[in-house]
Amino acid sequence: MTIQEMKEKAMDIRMDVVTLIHNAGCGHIGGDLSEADALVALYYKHMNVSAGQVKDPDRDRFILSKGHSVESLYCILADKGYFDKQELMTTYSAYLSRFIGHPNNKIPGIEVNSGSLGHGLSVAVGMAKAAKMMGKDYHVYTLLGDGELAEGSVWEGVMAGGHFHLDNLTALIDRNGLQISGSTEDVMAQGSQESRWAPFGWNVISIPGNDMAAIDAALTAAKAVKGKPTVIILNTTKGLGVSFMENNYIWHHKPMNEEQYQLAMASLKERKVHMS
Ligand SMILES: Cc1ncc(C[n+]2csc(CCOP(=O)(O)OP(=O)(O)O)c2C)c(N)n1
Ligand SMILES: [Mg+2]
Repeated sequence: MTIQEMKEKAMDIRMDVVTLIHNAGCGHIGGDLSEADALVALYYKHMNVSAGQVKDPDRDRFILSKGHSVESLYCILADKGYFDKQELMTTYSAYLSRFIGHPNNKIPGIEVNSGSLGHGLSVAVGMAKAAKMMGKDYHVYTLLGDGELAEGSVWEGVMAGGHFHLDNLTALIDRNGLQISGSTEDVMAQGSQESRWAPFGWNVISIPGNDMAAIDAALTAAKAVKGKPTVIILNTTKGLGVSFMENNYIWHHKPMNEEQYQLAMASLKERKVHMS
């Protein structure tokens, strides 16, 4: 896919996400909208994965450590044919639906159960270490939230990734500056994530995280680095694409009324038109 096609795809995925969440009446919409570009770059270009190879030992792995933002991942997997899109759109979060509000590995394409923040990176470290031990050359990716970085367990994974020189591991951080109840700097100040990972032995890349060309270049660069894992800090906007949700923590998890839904769709359509 070209950069332009991936940009447009990310807007289409955002429209699916908004509709999915409106149908269900619940969902972590803000973080879905900030992460969509990175997930599109991974699933439509950079990762060696497909619906036909979910058990292939050589497939790349992706772990959504910020598991609450599962709706973007579901919409991408549906678009890529892992399961029926209609079933997802009509049953998400309903009683007895298999599509629950956080990732679970009974769904084709989902590697690891997540949602309790702070665990995905350590699981990714284990998978990357296993690849090294088995002589396999798959790559492991994980996406963390910036609020999630307040979990102490994340830093055990950071330490281990550097210690084992896991150059087959790329962590991405959705650095949208907000978490559930306000700004990350008010809840648990982080300062510069850019200066925190290198002392643990990581290669650090920091980019505008909703810029598809920058994401594409960063993922290519990360894979080329030898002897250490890479972290890509995606400086994103929470709620991106829906004007009244952007940079507003209130939209971390919140249903839309009918009027807000129509406004959200109109906002995304307008953004998509102005992209080409
Ligand atoms: C261990 C744990 N504590 C608390 C929560 C509740 N929780 C869900 S999302 C969230 C905020 C996460 O913020 P961030 O990681 O910045 O995600 P994003 O802004 O990308 O949505 C919290 C505290 C959780 N899921 N897991
Ligand atoms: Mg955040």
